[in-house]
Amino acid sequence: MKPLIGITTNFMMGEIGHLAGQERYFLEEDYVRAIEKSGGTCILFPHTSDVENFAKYLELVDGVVLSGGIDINPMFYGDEPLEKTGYFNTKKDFFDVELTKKAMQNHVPILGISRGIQVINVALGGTLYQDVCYKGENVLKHFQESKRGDKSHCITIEAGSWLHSIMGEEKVFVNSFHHQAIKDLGKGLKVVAQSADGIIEAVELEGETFVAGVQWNPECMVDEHKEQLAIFESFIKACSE
Ligand SMILES: [Mn+2]
Repeated sequence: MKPLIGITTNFMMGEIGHLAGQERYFLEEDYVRAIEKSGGTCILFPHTSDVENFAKYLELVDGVVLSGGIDINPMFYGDEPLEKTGYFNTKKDFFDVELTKKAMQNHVPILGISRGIQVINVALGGTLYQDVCYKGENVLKHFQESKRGDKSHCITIEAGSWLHSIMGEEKVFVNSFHHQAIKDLGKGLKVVAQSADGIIEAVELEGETFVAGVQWNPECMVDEHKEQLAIFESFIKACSE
């Protein structure tokens, strides 16, 4: 039977006409396509404040994808908001972080993508750069203005890591659509890829079958780059076991 993957949804506020002020859940279709292409099937997780529902969600699925999206309220990692922090939604943050903690307790495989790698880090007590410019000078452009599937900056992958065995190379070009990044690493996490400016681009949680995160968006690259599809195939395989 195909593994069932629960994907967290993004949030938007309707801005015009009769939809103004209406809160909506949504997800880019690339996530669903990438999972289906890798042999899985999906359901979406709307965020909720009802903690009892988190356990119910997790009972249903074989794995969780934490999808990309808006910023995380810095209060979740014990920080005050700086000038360059963007739009956040505290209810969604609470849901994503608590769901992730619960999924880890239950040993459910987790793939964090973009915002998702940051959620994994925060759930494990780590912190974020509220904007990559706060890391200092000479930081690369991490929010590309080209199309979603385009390669942007290079990453160096740790030899012998899970990501290395999946992607097969130590130097890979990835897309980049983030302005925040991991600062202090959460408990048990190991850095498995970095860009040339030292920004953390991939992590794994030691001792777990599959709790990992990538800072780029592989779901947008699966049609043209098989090493990106391999990330999802490896995740789906872990969810099948
Ligand atoms: Mn990047």
